[in-house]
Amino acid sequence: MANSKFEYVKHFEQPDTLLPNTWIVVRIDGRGFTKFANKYSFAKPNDRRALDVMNAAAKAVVTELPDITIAYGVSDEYSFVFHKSSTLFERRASKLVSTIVSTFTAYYIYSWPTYFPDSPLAPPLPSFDGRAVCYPSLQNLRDYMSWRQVDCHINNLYNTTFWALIQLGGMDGKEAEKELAGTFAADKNEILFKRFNINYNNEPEIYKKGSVIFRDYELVEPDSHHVAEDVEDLAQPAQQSKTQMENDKKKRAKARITVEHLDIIKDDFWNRRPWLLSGKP
Ligand code: DGT
Ligand code: MG
Ligand code: MG
Ligand code: MG
Ligand code: MG
Repeated sequence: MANSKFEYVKHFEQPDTLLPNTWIVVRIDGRGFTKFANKYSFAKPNDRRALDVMNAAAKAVVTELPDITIAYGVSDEYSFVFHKSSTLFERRASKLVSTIVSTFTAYYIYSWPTYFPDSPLAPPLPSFDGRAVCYPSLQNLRDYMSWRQVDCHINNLYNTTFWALIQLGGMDGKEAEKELAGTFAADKNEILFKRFNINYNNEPEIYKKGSVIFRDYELVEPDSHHVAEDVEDLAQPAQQSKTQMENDKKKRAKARITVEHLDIIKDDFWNRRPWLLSGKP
């Protein structure tokens, strides 16, 4: 086909390729979910059904994109990690982010009636924003994941105590806020236990730890040591043949995908699942 005189406009498109050999994290977050949660009367501080919808949507995203190594979700957000060797969509940021955001949103809306059978969605419908960030080292990636899980813990301990003071202690929002100003984690644990006989440790893991989604293979014994640096060395994309990469991709596509509520800050989780960081398979 001949070039038209209009075709020059193509050159206005800017490249947005993400730095090679870095871990790509795409984080999505619900738009205006404070309002959305009120509209559908989400239980406070945690609504199990709402988290189930998020997890169903995220699991679908991980299933459709085998280049995603692991995903972590809390509240109205989810982080999707692409292995540093991934070349999906030539690592174009806008293509990666927009695909994840739209796939996630589509499945969020598709999954909604399963968990909220009596509350059909009505406009304004839920939507999500997204961003991509590159982390150059494994330590940076682990620290990113730890940051999100620590955030989950801090917010959940605060929210659990805040809502206990209101729902069980008869306070209003202002009084509860004042009560918690300047308190440390130990103080909140004590308020929960002494005043409301709630042992925070016994709260559901999904609320305390958030949700981790990954492909499941056989666990590695905790004492067989996989040092982070070794794993990183193994993961050089240049060492893999094309057929090997195709085979690995097929294995990933067939693997069971699991949603769990585990500690991802300590080494143990990663040591027992070396495939998450090695990208093999
Ligand atoms: P944004 O992200 O700037 O558009 O604004 P929001 O309103 O989405 O704020 P964000 O993302 O910082 O905080 C998430 C909100 O979602 C927060 O107000 C609490 C609400 N939310 C998330 N999960 C639950 C839940 O299980 N129960 C209740 N009651 N609220 C929830
Ligand atoms: Mg936000
Ligand atoms: Mg939000
Ligand atoms: Mg949020
Ligand atoms: Mg097209």
